Amino acid sequence: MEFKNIIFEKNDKIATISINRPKALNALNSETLKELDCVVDMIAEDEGVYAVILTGVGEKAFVAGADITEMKDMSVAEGRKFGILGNKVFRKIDLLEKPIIAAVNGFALGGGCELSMACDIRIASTSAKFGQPEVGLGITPGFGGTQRLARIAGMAVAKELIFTGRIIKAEEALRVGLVNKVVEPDKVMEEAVSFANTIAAQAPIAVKYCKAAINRGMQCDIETALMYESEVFGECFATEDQKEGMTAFVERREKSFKNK
Ligand code: DAK
Repeated sequence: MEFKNIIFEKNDKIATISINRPKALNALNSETLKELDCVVDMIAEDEGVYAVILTGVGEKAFVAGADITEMKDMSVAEGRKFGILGNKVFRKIDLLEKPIIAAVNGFALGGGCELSMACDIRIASTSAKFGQPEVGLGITPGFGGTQRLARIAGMAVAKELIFTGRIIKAEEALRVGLVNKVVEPDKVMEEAVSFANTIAAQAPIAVKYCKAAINRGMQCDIETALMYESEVFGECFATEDQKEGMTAFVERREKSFKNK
Protein backbone atom coordinates (compact mmCIF):
# COMPACT_ATOMS: atom_id res chain seq x y z
CA MET A 1 0.00 0.00 0.00
CA GLU A 2 1.24 3.50 -0.90
CA PHE A 3 1.31 6.26 1.69
CA LYS A 4 1.98 9.95 1.19
CA ASN A 5 3.01 11.02 4.68
CA ILE A 6 4.48 7.89 6.16
CA ILE A 7 6.97 5.25 5.13
CA PHE A 8 6.19 1.67 6.06
CA GLU A 9 8.93 -0.96 6.00
CA LYS A 10 9.04 -4.54 7.13
CA ASN A 11 12.26 -6.33 7.84
CA ASP A 12 11.81 -9.91 9.02
CA LYS A 13 9.72 -9.64 12.23
CA ILE A 14 10.15 -5.89 12.69
CA ALA A 15 7.87 -3.26 11.13
CA THR A 16 9.02 0.36 10.97
CA ILE A 17 6.75 3.36 10.54
CA SER A 18 8.44 6.68 9.71
CA ILE A 19 6.44 9.89 9.73
CA ASN A 20 7.55 11.57 6.52
CA ARG A 21 6.84 15.31 6.50
CA PRO A 22 10.31 16.60 7.36
CA LYS A 23 9.65 20.07 5.91
CA ALA A 24 6.93 20.55 8.53
CA LEU A 25 9.02 18.78 11.17
CA ASN A 26 6.74 15.76 10.75
CA ALA A 27 3.74 17.61 12.21
CA LEU A 28 0.60 15.49 12.34
CA ASN A 29 -2.13 16.66 9.98
CA SER A 30 -5.39 14.79 9.42
CA GLU A 31 -4.03 12.98 6.39
CA THR A 32 -1.04 11.67 8.35
CA LEU A 33 -3.28 10.56 11.22
CA LYS A 34 -5.51 8.67 8.77
CA GLU A 35 -2.47 6.95 7.25
CA LEU A 36 -1.20 6.05 10.72
CA ASP A 37 -4.60 4.61 11.56
CA CYS A 38 -4.44 2.48 8.43
CA VAL A 39 -0.87 1.24 8.91
CA VAL A 40 -1.51 0.28 12.54
CA ASP A 41 -4.47 -1.83 11.35
CA MET A 42 -2.23 -3.50 8.77
CA ILE A 43 0.40 -4.27 11.39
CA ALA A 44 -2.20 -5.57 13.84
CA GLU A 45 -3.37 -8.11 11.28
CA ASP A 46 0.13 -9.24 10.28
CA GLU A 47 1.04 -12.30 12.34
CA GLY A 48 4.61 -12.08 11.08
CA VAL A 49 5.27 -8.76 12.81
CA TYR A 50 6.51 -9.22 16.39
CA ALA A 51 7.65 -5.68 17.18
CA VAL A 52 7.21 -2.19 15.73
CA ILE A 53 9.41 0.91 15.58
CA LEU A 54 7.94 4.39 15.12
CA THR A 55 10.19 7.29 14.11
CA GLY A 56 10.34 10.55 12.16
CA VAL A 57 12.16 11.22 8.89
CA GLY A 58 15.08 13.66 9.05
CA GLU A 59 17.50 14.66 11.76
CA LYS A 60 15.50 17.42 13.32
CA ALA A 61 12.18 16.07 14.48
CA PHE A 62 10.39 12.97 15.64
CA VAL A 63 7.07 14.86 15.45
CA ALA A 64 6.82 18.60 16.26
CA GLY A 65 3.18 18.23 17.26
CA ALA A 66 -0.21 18.39 15.67
CA ASP A 67 -0.17 20.51 12.52
CA ILE A 68 -0.71 24.07 13.76
CA THR A 69 -1.18 25.38 10.21
CA GLU A 70 -4.10 23.00 9.69
CA MET A 71 -5.56 23.53 13.18
CA LYS A 72 -5.29 27.32 13.22
CA ASP A 73 -8.63 28.06 11.55
CA MET A 74 -10.58 24.98 12.56
CA SER A 75 -14.18 25.39 13.64
CA VAL A 76 -15.42 23.70 16.80
CA ALA A 77 -16.81 20.81 14.72
CA GLU A 78 -13.57 20.42 12.77
CA GLY A 79 -11.49 20.57 15.96
CA ARG A 80 -13.69 17.88 17.51
CA LYS A 81 -13.37 15.69 14.41
CA PHE A 82 -9.59 16.12 14.41
CA GLY A 83 -9.42 15.31 18.13
CA ILE A 84 -11.56 12.20 17.76
CA LEU A 85 -9.38 10.97 14.88
CA GLY A 86 -6.16 11.58 16.83
CA ASN A 87 -7.42 9.95 19.98
CA LYS A 88 -8.64 6.95 18.00
CA VAL A 89 -5.21 6.43 16.42
CA PHE A 90 -3.29 6.94 19.66
CA ARG A 91 -5.56 4.53 21.51
CA LYS A 92 -5.12 2.02 18.70
CA ILE A 93 -1.35 2.19 19.27
CA ASP A 94 -1.94 1.70 23.01
CA LEU A 95 -4.04 -1.37 22.33
CA LEU A 96 -1.88 -2.77 19.52
CA GLU A 97 -1.09 -6.31 20.58
CA LYS A 98 2.57 -5.87 19.67
CA PRO A 99 5.25 -3.86 21.42
CA ILE A 100 5.97 -0.52 19.78
CA ILE A 101 9.17 1.43 20.29
CA ALA A 102 9.43 5.16 19.63
CA ALA A 103 12.83 6.08 18.17
CA VAL A 104 12.82 9.77 19.06
CA ASN A 105 15.34 11.44 16.78
CA GLY A 106 14.57 15.11 17.49
CA PHE A 107 11.68 17.32 18.59
CA ALA A 108 8.82 15.44 20.26
CA LEU A 109 6.50 18.29 21.13
CA GLY A 110 2.79 18.40 21.86
CA GLY A 111 1.14 15.67 19.83
CA GLY A 112 4.65 14.33 19.07
CA CYS A 113 5.46 13.85 22.73
CA GLU A 114 2.01 12.31 23.13
CA LEU A 115 2.62 9.98 20.20
CA SER A 116 5.89 8.81 21.75
CA MET A 117 4.05 8.23 25.03
CA ALA A 118 1.41 6.08 23.31
CA CYS A 119 4.32 3.78 22.45
CA ASP A 120 5.63 1.23 24.95
CA ILE A 121 9.31 2.21 25.00
CA ARG A 122 11.11 5.42 24.05
CA ILE A 123 14.70 5.52 22.80
CA ALA A 124 15.91 9.10 22.45
CA SER A 125 18.75 10.75 20.63
CA THR A 126 20.94 13.09 22.70
CA SER A 127 19.48 15.86 20.53
CA ALA A 128 15.83 14.93 21.22
CA LYS A 129 13.61 17.43 22.98
CA PHE A 130 10.33 16.70 24.72
CA GLY A 131 7.55 18.98 25.84
CA GLN A 132 3.86 19.79 26.00
CA PRO A 133 3.77 23.46 24.92
CA GLU A 134 -0.01 23.52 24.32
CA VAL A 135 -0.87 26.04 27.06
CA GLY A 136 1.25 28.57 25.15
CA LEU A 137 -1.06 28.06 22.16
CA GLY A 138 -4.18 28.47 24.26
CA ILE A 139 -5.12 24.79 24.32
CA THR A 140 -4.69 21.77 26.54
CA PRO A 141 -2.85 18.64 25.44
CA GLY A 142 -5.47 16.74 23.49
CA PHE A 143 -3.92 13.45 22.46
CA GLY A 144 -3.62 11.95 25.92
CA GLY A 145 -0.75 14.10 27.27
CA THR A 146 -2.38 14.98 30.58
CA GLN A 147 -3.06 11.30 31.22
CA ARG A 148 -0.05 9.47 29.78
CA LEU A 149 2.66 11.85 31.03
CA ALA A 150 1.27 11.60 34.57
CA ARG A 151 1.17 7.82 34.32
CA ILE A 152 4.68 7.52 32.87
CA ALA A 153 6.61 10.20 34.80
CA GLY A 154 4.30 10.91 37.74
CA MET A 155 1.88 13.69 38.56
CA ALA A 156 4.41 16.29 39.76
CA VAL A 157 6.52 16.05 36.60
CA ALA A 158 3.40 16.08 34.41
CA LYS A 159 2.02 19.17 36.13
CA GLU A 160 5.35 21.00 35.94
CA LEU A 161 5.89 20.29 32.25
CA ILE A 162 2.28 20.81 31.17
CA PHE A 163 1.62 23.98 33.21
CA THR A 164 4.86 25.65 32.08
CA GLY A 165 5.16 24.23 28.57
CA ARG A 166 8.88 23.86 29.29
CA ILE A 167 10.82 21.85 26.74
CA ILE A 168 13.29 19.38 28.17
CA LYS A 169 16.35 17.71 26.71
CA ALA A 170 16.79 13.97 26.41
CA GLU A 171 18.96 13.70 29.54
CA GLU A 172 16.24 15.27 31.69
CA ALA A 173 13.61 13.09 30.00
CA LEU A 174 15.72 10.09 31.01
CA ARG A 175 16.05 11.34 34.58
CA VAL A 176 12.27 11.76 34.99
CA GLY A 177 11.55 8.36 33.47
CA LEU A 178 9.99 9.62 30.26
CA VAL A 179 12.53 7.80 28.09
CA ASN A 180 14.16 4.41 28.52
CA LYS A 181 17.54 5.15 26.97
CA VAL A 182 19.48 8.01 25.39
CA VAL A 183 22.03 7.38 22.63
CA GLU A 184 23.99 9.43 20.09
CA PRO A 185 21.86 10.65 17.13
CA ASP A 186 23.39 8.19 14.65
CA LYS A 187 22.67 5.27 17.00
CA VAL A 188 18.94 5.81 17.65
CA MET A 189 17.63 3.47 14.97
CA GLU A 190 20.32 0.90 15.67
CA GLU A 191 19.36 0.88 19.34
CA ALA A 192 15.63 0.71 18.55
CA VAL A 193 16.23 -2.22 16.20
CA SER A 194 18.33 -3.95 18.83
CA PHE A 195 15.51 -3.54 21.41
CA ALA A 196 12.96 -4.73 18.84
CA ASN A 197 15.04 -7.80 17.96
CA THR A 198 15.51 -8.72 21.61
CA ILE A 199 11.76 -8.51 22.16
CA ALA A 200 11.02 -10.33 18.90
CA ALA A 201 13.15 -13.26 20.09
CA GLN A 202 10.76 -13.86 23.01
CA ALA A 203 7.42 -15.69 22.80
CA PRO A 204 5.19 -13.13 21.03
CA ILE A 205 1.92 -14.18 22.66
CA ALA A 206 3.52 -13.89 26.10
CA VAL A 207 4.82 -10.41 25.20
CA LYS A 208 1.33 -9.47 23.96
CA TYR A 209 -0.22 -10.60 27.26
CA CYS A 210 2.44 -8.70 29.25
CA LYS A 211 1.63 -5.47 27.39
CA ALA A 212 -2.09 -5.92 28.03
CA ALA A 213 -1.54 -6.82 31.69
CA ILE A 214 0.72 -3.81 32.36
CA ASN A 215 -1.53 -1.37 30.49
CA ARG A 216 -4.78 -2.67 31.96
CA GLY A 217 -3.32 -3.18 35.40
CA MET A 218 -2.22 0.46 35.62
CA GLN A 219 -5.86 1.53 35.18
CA CYS A 220 -7.43 -0.52 37.95
CA ASP A 221 -7.02 -1.60 41.57
CA ILE A 222 -4.27 -4.09 42.45
CA GLU A 223 -6.71 -6.96 43.19
CA THR A 224 -8.34 -6.71 39.76
CA ALA A 225 -4.93 -6.23 38.14
CA LEU A 226 -3.50 -9.36 39.78
CA MET A 227 -6.56 -11.36 38.75
CA TYR A 228 -5.98 -10.23 35.19
CA GLU A 229 -2.32 -11.22 35.48
CA SER A 230 -3.36 -14.72 36.66
CA GLU A 231 -5.77 -14.96 33.76
CA VAL A 232 -3.17 -14.20 31.09
CA PHE A 233 -0.62 -16.40 32.89
CA GLY A 234 -3.09 -19.29 32.57
CA GLU A 235 -3.79 -18.48 28.93
CA CYS A 236 -0.10 -18.91 28.12
CA PHE A 237 -0.49 -22.65 28.79
CA ALA A 238 -2.86 -22.85 25.81
CA THR A 239 -0.03 -21.82 23.49
CA GLU A 240 2.44 -23.95 21.56
CA ASP A 241 5.14 -21.40 22.38
CA GLN A 242 4.83 -22.11 26.13
CA LYS A 243 5.42 -25.81 25.44
CA GLU A 244 8.30 -24.93 23.12
CA GLY A 245 9.92 -22.47 25.53
CA MET A 246 9.82 -24.84 28.50
CA THR A 247 10.72 -27.97 26.49
CA ALA A 248 13.70 -26.18 24.92
CA PHE A 249 14.85 -25.18 28.39
CA VAL A 250 14.59 -28.73 29.73
CA GLU A 251 16.26 -30.19 26.62
CA ARG A 252 18.94 -27.48 26.73
CA ARG A 253 18.40 -26.51 23.11
CA GLU A 254 17.60 -23.31 21.22
CA LYS A 255 13.92 -22.38 21.29
CA SER A 256 11.93 -21.67 18.17
CA PHE A 257 8.75 -19.69 18.76
CA LYS A 258 5.92 -19.72 16.22
CA ASN A 259 3.47 -17.11 17.57
CA LYS A 260 1.02 -19.93 18.20
N1 DAK B 1 2.69 22.34 12.86
C1 DAK B 1 2.88 22.78 11.59
N2 DAK B 1 4.07 23.16 11.11
C2 DAK B 1 5.12 23.09 11.95
C3 DAK B 1 5.01 22.65 13.29
C4 DAK B 1 3.71 22.25 13.75
N3 DAK B 1 3.47 21.78 14.96
N4 DAK B 1 6.22 22.70 13.86
C5 DAK B 1 7.06 23.16 12.93
N5 DAK B 1 6.42 23.39 11.77
C6 DAK B 1 6.97 23.90 10.51
C7 DAK B 1 7.26 25.37 10.59
O1 DAK B 1 6.11 26.12 10.34
C8 DAK B 1 8.29 25.53 9.49
O2 DAK B 1 7.62 25.54 8.26
P1 DAK B 1 8.04 26.60 7.09
O3 DAK B 1 7.88 27.96 7.70
O4 DAK B 1 9.48 26.25 6.78
O5 DAK B 1 7.09 26.30 5.97
C9 DAK B 1 9.07 24.23 9.56
O6 DAK B 1 8.22 23.30 10.26
C10 DAK B 1 10.36 24.35 10.35
O7 DAK B 1 10.06 24.89 11.62
P2 DAK B 1 10.83 26.19 12.22
O8 DAK B 1 11.30 27.08 11.14
O9 DAK B 1 9.94 26.76 13.26
O10 DAK B 1 12.09 25.46 12.89
P3 DAK B 1 12.91 25.97 14.16
O11 DAK B 1 14.13 25.11 14.20
O12 DAK B 1 13.10 27.45 14.15
O13 DAK B 1 11.99 25.60 15.42
C11 DAK B 1 10.53 24.22 16.73
C12 DAK B 1 11.70 24.29 15.69
C13 DAK B 1 10.09 22.77 16.87
C14 DAK B 1 11.02 24.75 18.09
C15 DAK B 1 9.37 25.12 16.22
O14 DAK B 1 9.07 24.76 14.86
C16 DAK B 1 8.13 25.01 17.02
O15 DAK B 1 8.00 25.57 18.13
N6 DAK B 1 7.12 24.27 16.49
C17 DAK B 1 5.83 24.13 17.12
C18 DAK B 1 5.95 23.18 18.26
C19 DAK B 1 4.66 23.08 19.01
O16 DAK B 1 4.15 24.07 19.58
N7 DAK B 1 4.10 21.88 19.02
C20 DAK B 1 2.85 21.63 19.67
C21 DAK B 1 1.78 21.80 18.67
S1 DAK B 1 0.22 21.75 19.46
C22 DAK B 1 -6.26 18.06 19.77
C23 DAK B 1 -5.40 17.12 20.19
C24 DAK B 1 -4.08 17.35 20.17
C25 DAK B 1 -3.57 18.53 19.74
C26 DAK B 1 -4.43 19.48 19.29
C27 DAK B 1 -5.78 19.25 19.30
N8 DAK B 1 -7.65 17.83 19.83
C28 DAK B 1 -8.15 16.83 20.74
C29 DAK B 1 -8.53 18.58 19.03
C30 DAK B 1 -2.16 18.75 19.74
C31 DAK B 1 -1.62 19.95 19.72
C32 DAK B 1 -0.22 20.15 19.46
O17 DAK B 1 0.55 19.24 19.22
